[in-house]
Amino acid sequence: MKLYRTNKGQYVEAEGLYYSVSDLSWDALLNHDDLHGYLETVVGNNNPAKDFAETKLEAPIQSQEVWAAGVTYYRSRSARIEESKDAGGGDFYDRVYSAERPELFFKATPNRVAGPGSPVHIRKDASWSVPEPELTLVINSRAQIIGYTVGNDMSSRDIEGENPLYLPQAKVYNRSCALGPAILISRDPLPASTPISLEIFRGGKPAFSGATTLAEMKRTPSVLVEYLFRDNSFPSGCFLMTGTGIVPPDAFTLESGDRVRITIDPIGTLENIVAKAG
Ligand code: DO4
Ligand code: MG
Repeated sequence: MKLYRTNKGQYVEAEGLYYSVSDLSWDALLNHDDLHGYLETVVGNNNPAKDFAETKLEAPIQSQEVWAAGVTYYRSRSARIEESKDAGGGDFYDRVYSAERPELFFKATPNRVAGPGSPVHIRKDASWSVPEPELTLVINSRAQIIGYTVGNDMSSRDIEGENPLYLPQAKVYNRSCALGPAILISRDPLPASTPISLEIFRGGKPAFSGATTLAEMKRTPSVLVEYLFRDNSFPSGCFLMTGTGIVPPDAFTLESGDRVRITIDPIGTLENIVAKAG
Protein backbone atom coordinates (compact mmCIF):
# COMPACT_ATOMS: atom_id res chain seq x y z
CA MET A 1 0.00 0.00 0.00
CA LYS A 2 1.12 3.55 -0.70
CA LEU A 3 0.08 6.67 1.17
CA TYR A 4 -0.20 9.99 -0.71
CA ARG A 5 -0.56 13.53 0.63
CA THR A 6 -2.28 15.86 -1.85
CA ASN A 7 -3.83 19.32 -2.04
CA LYS A 8 -7.23 17.58 -1.71
CA GLY A 9 -6.40 15.35 1.24
CA GLN A 10 -4.77 12.00 1.92
CA TYR A 11 -5.20 8.81 -0.10
CA VAL A 12 -4.12 5.21 0.21
CA GLU A 13 -3.45 3.24 -2.97
CA ALA A 14 -4.08 -0.50 -3.01
CA GLU A 15 -4.00 -2.60 -6.19
CA GLY A 16 -4.19 0.47 -8.41
CA LEU A 17 -7.23 1.99 -6.66
CA TYR A 18 -7.16 5.07 -4.44
CA TYR A 19 -9.15 5.52 -1.22
CA SER A 20 -9.58 8.73 0.73
CA VAL A 21 -8.12 8.66 4.26
CA SER A 22 -9.70 11.66 5.88
CA ASP A 23 -10.30 10.85 9.56
CA LEU A 24 -6.78 11.37 10.86
CA SER A 25 -4.11 14.03 10.38
CA TRP A 26 -0.89 13.09 8.56
CA ASP A 27 1.00 13.21 11.88
CA ALA A 28 -1.58 10.90 13.47
CA LEU A 29 -1.39 8.47 10.55
CA LEU A 30 2.41 8.23 10.65
CA ASN A 31 2.28 7.56 14.37
CA HIS A 32 -0.72 5.21 14.37
CA ASP A 33 -0.40 2.12 16.63
CA ASP A 34 -1.17 -0.13 13.66
CA LEU A 35 -1.00 1.92 10.46
CA HIS A 36 -0.97 -1.11 8.17
CA GLY A 37 -4.09 -2.58 9.82
CA TYR A 38 -5.85 0.80 9.84
CA LEU A 39 -5.22 1.35 6.10
CA GLU A 40 -6.46 -2.17 5.35
CA THR A 41 -9.72 -1.27 7.11
CA VAL A 42 -10.01 1.95 5.06
CA VAL A 43 -9.52 -0.03 1.84
CA GLY A 44 -11.89 -2.81 2.91
CA ASN A 45 -14.74 -0.54 4.09
CA ASN A 46 -14.84 2.18 1.44
CA ASN A 47 -15.43 2.69 -2.25
CA PRO A 48 -12.45 3.90 -4.28
CA ALA A 49 -12.19 7.69 -4.69
CA LYS A 50 -12.70 9.02 -8.21
CA ASP A 51 -10.89 12.35 -7.83
CA PHE A 52 -7.28 11.23 -7.18
CA ALA A 53 -6.20 12.04 -10.75
CA GLU A 54 -7.24 15.68 -10.24
CA THR A 55 -5.09 16.20 -7.16
CA LYS A 56 -1.64 17.77 -6.90
CA LEU A 57 0.83 15.69 -4.90
CA GLU A 58 2.47 17.28 -1.87
CA ALA A 59 5.55 16.25 0.07
CA PRO A 60 4.56 13.39 2.42
CA ILE A 61 5.48 15.33 5.56
CA GLN A 62 3.67 17.42 8.18
CA SER A 63 5.59 18.11 11.44
CA GLN A 64 8.51 15.71 11.07
CA GLU A 65 12.18 16.69 10.99
CA VAL A 66 14.29 15.30 8.16
CA TRP A 67 17.69 13.83 9.05
CA ALA A 68 20.27 12.26 6.80
CA ALA A 69 23.08 9.72 6.91
CA GLY A 70 26.30 10.42 5.00
CA VAL A 71 29.07 8.32 3.48
CA THR A 72 27.06 5.10 3.61
CA TYR A 73 28.17 4.06 0.10
CA TYR A 74 31.76 3.64 -1.12
CA ARG A 75 30.99 5.99 -4.04
CA SER A 76 30.09 8.76 -1.62
CA ARG A 77 33.25 8.15 0.44
CA SER A 78 35.42 8.52 -2.70
CA ALA A 79 33.60 11.68 -3.85
CA ARG A 80 33.89 13.31 -0.43
CA ILE A 81 37.63 12.49 -0.15
CA GLU A 82 38.26 13.98 -3.60
CA GLU A 83 36.28 17.19 -3.04
CA SER A 84 37.82 17.94 0.36
CA LYS A 85 41.44 16.87 -0.22
CA ASP A 86 42.74 20.47 -0.41
CA ALA A 87 41.06 21.20 2.93
CA GLY A 88 42.56 18.07 4.53
CA GLY A 89 39.09 16.60 4.97
CA GLY A 90 39.73 13.31 3.18
CA ASP A 91 40.76 11.42 6.27
CA PHE A 92 37.52 12.25 8.09
CA TYR A 93 35.41 10.71 5.35
CA ASP A 94 37.55 7.58 5.15
CA ARG A 95 37.33 7.18 8.91
CA VAL A 96 33.57 7.70 9.11
CA TYR A 97 32.97 5.16 6.33
CA SER A 98 34.60 2.44 8.42
CA ALA A 99 33.67 3.63 11.92
CA GLU A 100 31.02 1.92 14.00
CA ARG A 101 29.15 5.22 14.54
CA PRO A 102 27.52 6.52 11.34
CA GLU A 103 27.54 10.12 10.15
CA LEU A 104 24.05 11.52 10.87
CA PHE A 105 23.16 15.15 10.25
CA PHE A 106 20.11 17.38 10.41
CA LYS A 107 18.77 17.99 6.91
CA ALA A 108 15.47 19.89 6.85
CA THR A 109 12.40 21.15 8.60
CA PRO A 110 9.09 20.59 6.73
CA ASN A 111 9.06 24.15 5.31
CA ARG A 112 12.36 23.46 3.51
CA VAL A 113 11.04 20.32 1.78
CA ALA A 114 9.85 20.35 -1.85
CA GLY A 115 7.11 17.98 -2.96
CA PRO A 116 6.88 16.10 -6.26
CA GLY A 117 6.79 18.42 -9.27
CA SER A 118 7.82 21.53 -7.32
CA PRO A 119 11.24 23.23 -7.57
CA VAL A 120 14.34 22.22 -5.66
CA HIS A 121 16.95 24.93 -5.19
CA ILE A 122 20.66 25.34 -5.75
CA ARG A 123 22.22 27.97 -3.50
CA LYS A 124 23.09 31.23 -5.17
CA ASP A 125 26.50 31.29 -3.42
CA ALA A 126 27.39 27.75 -4.58
CA SER A 127 29.21 26.86 -7.79
CA TRP A 128 29.05 23.04 -7.66
CA SER A 129 25.61 21.60 -6.90
CA VAL A 130 24.29 18.05 -7.24
CA PRO A 131 21.20 16.05 -6.38
CA GLU A 132 21.67 13.04 -4.10
CA PRO A 133 19.11 10.26 -4.69
CA GLU A 134 18.43 8.49 -1.39
CA LEU A 135 16.14 5.85 0.01
CA THR A 136 14.38 7.67 2.84
CA LEU A 137 13.04 5.90 5.91
CA VAL A 138 9.77 6.98 7.49
CA ILE A 139 9.99 6.38 11.22
CA ASN A 140 7.30 6.82 13.87
CA SER A 141 7.81 8.32 17.32
CA ARG A 142 8.45 4.81 18.69
CA ALA A 143 11.50 4.37 16.43
CA GLN A 144 9.71 1.89 14.15
CA ILE A 145 10.31 2.07 10.39
CA ILE A 146 6.77 2.24 9.01
CA GLY A 147 7.58 2.91 5.38
CA TYR A 148 9.86 4.28 2.70
CA THR A 149 9.89 7.25 0.37
CA VAL A 150 12.23 8.68 -2.26
CA GLY A 151 14.48 11.57 -1.21
CA ASN A 152 16.73 14.11 -2.89
CA ASP A 153 19.46 15.48 -0.59
CA MET A 154 20.40 18.57 -2.65
CA SER A 155 24.02 19.43 -1.89
CA SER A 156 26.58 22.17 -2.56
CA ARG A 157 29.80 20.23 -3.10
CA ASP A 158 32.08 23.28 -3.25
CA ILE A 159 30.89 24.48 0.18
CA GLU A 160 31.03 20.97 1.71
CA GLY A 161 34.50 20.40 0.19
CA GLU A 162 35.95 23.73 1.35
CA ASN A 163 35.64 22.72 4.99
CA PRO A 164 33.70 19.83 6.60
CA LEU A 165 32.45 22.31 9.22
CA TYR A 166 30.46 24.03 6.45
CA LEU A 167 28.28 20.91 6.06
CA PRO A 168 25.09 22.53 7.47
CA GLN A 169 25.39 25.36 4.91
CA ALA A 170 26.01 22.90 2.07
CA LYS A 171 22.99 20.85 3.07
CA VAL A 172 20.34 22.96 4.82
CA TYR A 173 18.67 25.82 2.95
CA ASN A 174 15.28 26.54 1.40
CA ARG A 175 14.12 23.71 -0.89
CA SER A 176 17.31 21.74 -0.29
CA CYS A 177 15.33 18.55 0.15
CA ALA A 178 12.64 16.81 -1.89
CA LEU A 179 10.49 13.91 -0.75
CA GLY A 180 7.80 11.83 -2.45
CA PRO A 181 5.83 10.88 -4.43
CA ALA A 182 4.33 8.56 -1.77
CA ILE A 183 5.15 6.53 1.30
CA LEU A 184 5.34 2.81 0.64
CA ILE A 185 3.85 1.38 3.84
CA SER A 186 5.66 -1.82 4.64
CA ARG A 187 6.46 -3.81 7.74
CA ASP A 188 9.25 -5.60 5.89
CA PRO A 189 12.72 -4.31 4.96
CA LEU A 190 13.23 -3.62 1.25
CA PRO A 191 15.29 -6.31 -0.54
CA ALA A 192 19.01 -5.62 -1.05
CA SER A 193 18.41 -5.86 -4.81
CA THR A 194 16.14 -2.75 -4.72
CA PRO A 195 17.38 -0.40 -7.49
CA ILE A 196 17.83 3.37 -7.13
CA SER A 197 18.27 5.41 -10.29
CA LEU A 198 18.98 9.05 -11.05
CA GLU A 199 18.37 10.82 -14.36
CA ILE A 200 19.11 14.49 -15.02
CA PHE A 201 17.78 16.23 -18.14
CA ARG A 202 18.99 19.56 -19.51
CA GLY A 203 17.01 21.24 -22.27
CA GLY A 204 14.98 18.00 -22.50
CA LYS A 205 18.10 15.90 -23.24
CA PRO A 206 19.79 13.40 -20.88
CA ALA A 207 22.70 15.12 -19.08
CA PHE A 208 23.53 12.37 -16.56
CA SER A 209 22.17 9.04 -15.45
CA GLY A 210 23.34 6.56 -12.84
CA ALA A 211 22.09 3.64 -10.81
CA THR A 212 22.86 1.64 -7.69
CA THR A 213 21.11 -0.85 -5.41
CA LEU A 214 20.61 -1.09 -1.68
CA ALA A 215 23.15 -3.92 -1.66
CA GLU A 216 25.85 -1.21 -2.02
CA MET A 217 24.81 0.47 1.24
CA LYS A 218 27.31 -0.24 4.01
CA ARG A 219 24.90 0.22 6.93
CA THR A 220 21.46 -1.20 7.62
CA PRO A 221 18.40 1.02 8.09
CA SER A 222 17.81 -0.41 11.56
CA VAL A 223 21.32 0.50 12.76
CA LEU A 224 20.94 4.06 11.39
CA VAL A 225 17.61 4.43 13.22
CA GLU A 226 19.05 3.05 16.43
CA TYR A 227 21.81 5.72 16.38
CA LEU A 228 19.38 8.51 15.44
CA PHE A 229 17.08 7.76 18.37
CA ARG A 230 19.88 7.48 20.96
CA ASP A 231 19.00 10.12 23.57
CA ASN A 232 16.93 11.89 20.92
CA SER A 233 13.14 11.99 20.65
CA PHE A 234 10.85 12.71 17.71
CA PRO A 235 7.31 13.26 19.01
CA SER A 236 5.84 13.30 15.48
CA GLY A 237 8.26 10.76 14.01
CA CYS A 238 10.90 11.68 11.46
CA PHE A 239 12.41 10.99 8.04
CA LEU A 240 15.92 9.63 7.63
CA MET A 241 17.67 9.82 4.26
CA THR A 242 20.10 6.92 4.00
CA GLY A 243 22.89 8.41 1.86
CA THR A 244 23.78 8.51 -1.80
CA GLY A 245 25.47 5.85 -3.89
CA ILE A 246 25.27 7.87 -7.12
CA VAL A 247 27.53 10.86 -7.71
CA PRO A 248 27.79 12.59 -11.12
CA PRO A 249 31.33 13.18 -12.46
CA ASP A 250 33.22 16.07 -10.85
CA ALA A 251 32.77 18.31 -13.91
CA PHE A 252 29.00 18.18 -13.51
CA THR A 253 27.02 20.88 -11.72
CA LEU A 254 23.26 21.44 -11.77
CA GLU A 255 21.80 24.43 -13.59
CA SER A 256 18.47 26.23 -13.36
CA GLY A 257 15.89 24.42 -15.46
CA ASP A 258 17.45 20.94 -15.12
CA ARG A 259 14.92 18.18 -14.46
CA VAL A 260 15.90 15.60 -11.82
CA ARG A 261 14.17 12.19 -11.76
CA ILE A 262 14.84 9.69 -8.99
CA THR A 263 13.24 6.25 -9.14
CA ILE A 264 13.13 3.57 -6.46
CA ASP A 265 11.03 0.86 -8.02
CA PRO A 266 8.62 -0.24 -5.34
CA ILE A 267 8.00 3.38 -4.24
CA GLY A 268 7.84 5.44 -7.44
CA THR A 269 9.53 8.36 -9.17
CA LEU A 270 10.28 11.73 -7.58
CA GLU A 271 10.69 14.46 -10.18
CA ASN A 272 11.68 18.09 -9.59
CA ILE A 273 12.88 21.05 -11.65
CA VAL A 274 15.99 22.85 -10.42
CA ALA A 275 15.88 26.58 -9.72
CA LYS A 276 18.53 28.96 -8.42
CA ALA A 277 17.58 30.39 -5.02
CA GLY A 278 16.57 34.03 -5.03
O1 DO4 B 1 29.43 14.13 4.70
C1 DO4 B 1 28.82 14.55 3.81
C2 DO4 B 1 27.46 14.14 3.45
C3 DO4 B 1 27.43 13.00 2.52
C4 DO4 B 1 26.06 12.64 2.06
O2 DO4 B 1 25.12 13.41 2.13
C5 DO4 B 1 25.85 11.32 1.46
O3 DO4 B 1 26.74 10.47 1.48
O4 DO4 B 1 24.76 11.09 0.98
MG1 MG C 1 23.34 12.69 1.04
